[in-house]
Amino acid sequence: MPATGQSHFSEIQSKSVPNGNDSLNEEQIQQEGLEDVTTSLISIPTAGRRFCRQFSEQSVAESGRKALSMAEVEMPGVMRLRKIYGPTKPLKGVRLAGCLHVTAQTGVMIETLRELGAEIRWSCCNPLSTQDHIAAALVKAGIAIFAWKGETEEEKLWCIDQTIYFANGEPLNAILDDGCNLTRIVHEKYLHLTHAIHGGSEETTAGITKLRKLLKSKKLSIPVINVNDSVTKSKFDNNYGCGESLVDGIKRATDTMIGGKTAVIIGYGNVGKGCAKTLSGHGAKVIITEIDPICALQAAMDGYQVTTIAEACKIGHIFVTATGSTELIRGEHIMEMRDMAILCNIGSGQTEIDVVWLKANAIKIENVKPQVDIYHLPNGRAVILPADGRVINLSCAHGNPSFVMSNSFSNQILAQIELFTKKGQYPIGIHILPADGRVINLSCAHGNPSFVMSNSFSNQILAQIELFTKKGQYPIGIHILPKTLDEEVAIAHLEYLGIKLDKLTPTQSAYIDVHPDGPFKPIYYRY
Ligand code: RBV
Repeated sequence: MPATGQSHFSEIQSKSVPNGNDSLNEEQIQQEGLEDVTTSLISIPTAGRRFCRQFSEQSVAESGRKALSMAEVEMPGVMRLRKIYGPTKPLKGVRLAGCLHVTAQTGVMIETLRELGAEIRWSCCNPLSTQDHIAAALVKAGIAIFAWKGETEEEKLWCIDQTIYFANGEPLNAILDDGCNLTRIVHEKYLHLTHAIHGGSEETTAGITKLRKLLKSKKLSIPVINVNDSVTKSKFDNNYGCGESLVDGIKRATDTMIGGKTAVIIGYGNVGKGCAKTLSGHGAKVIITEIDPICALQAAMDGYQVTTIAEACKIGHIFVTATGSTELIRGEHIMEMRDMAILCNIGSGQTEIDVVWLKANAIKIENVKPQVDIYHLPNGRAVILPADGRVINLSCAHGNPSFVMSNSFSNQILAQIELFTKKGQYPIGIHILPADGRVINLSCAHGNPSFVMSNSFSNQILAQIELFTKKGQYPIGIHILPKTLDEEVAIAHLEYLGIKLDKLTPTQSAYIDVHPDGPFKPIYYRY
């Protein structure tokens, strides 16, 4: 059996909801005298939209509360915001619907947002990432959480749906999202509510890609703050956080030895960089595949072999997709892999590894334990697939550690304060938090080797050509070369280092909305 399915809680009692509304809120919990019972809200989306509720042992919520207390200590940024803004309640009046992994770290953020005055309803952006003991502890604290580990896709959507209307019947007026899951549903199903939504904040790279597509097609109806691209988010959580939690996920899923293995990382963005560093720190030989010449060159300069997936698939023991794109590891690659290769995805979608192909082509699927399956292939070999191809660090382990998430979630909280207190000042679009750290490029003068200076001076030459051939088009001011030229410089240096670049397929190009010839990253991207 593939690793999806039931919550670990035992079977439950079905119960119709008194007011016919199929969501359960804090008021109902209190009315029904259940506030002191450890609960997790569980639904059966079919069966006449009846609500089911599970009562687990008191100890589950208690262990969740202990984990939350431990996380608080490791989240000084979020706790500081709780202390500073708790007394003035700047989020009073906010009905915040959130959709983000229900982990201990998210729990600390949720309780902080509540302390700042927001009313909250929450679902999980991934069917496998909810930590049930955290959900139970938050529910016990009176927070409306609609999430459990092992949701089906249908249940996940149902859970998100429960966060649209609040206890008093009023709809959400703010969104906190991860992967654009909730924002998409609001735009598709509740577009009439968007006029009263003062804004949303988005956590992750893949969500920003989806938002940019919405914006491009003129369908985005609310202002969104791009939390992912705050320096203190993408340069920390994505990099250091994923580096640590990837290894945690691989270990918990497979117990495999990393030292001595060949690890192939598909994508050398912030996440790929962190993954490469920790895997290599564990003694793995790391190979990178890339479609972006700048990231490819960075990987080579960091000491990694860079080649195509078509070549790397024959060599690797462990594969990690880290792109936010789609269909990176496909059937043709899987059939070339060594026996018992481990296929991990740390992107937030489920299509980076072609799981559909695996399911259709495996001659046998062997479940090893929850979230770990072995797919036996027609060629006599097999591959190990943790987390059904979903995000491994949050599905097989507990996600990024608290300390790094304190950075990300401080940005989330500040984004929510910014959007609410400056209501109307952010136009519809995708914004970056103001006053985030600026990347300062300290250039070096003497002594740099020719190869690296070849990059710099290629840029100088291109700059001179640009200024002269477009005379008058550059106003007085300081300009940056167009990204395409920057990429050209990188391309000019690849062959010398024997770097082979992958090419975006038409599907991938459409999926991430990037032309196969670049530019590959938005202008604000900081490599
Ligand atoms: N992420 N959250 C956790 N422990 O709560 N770990 C990772 C956690 C977030 C991270 O910010 C990333 O951008 C997102 O999950 C992908 O869904």
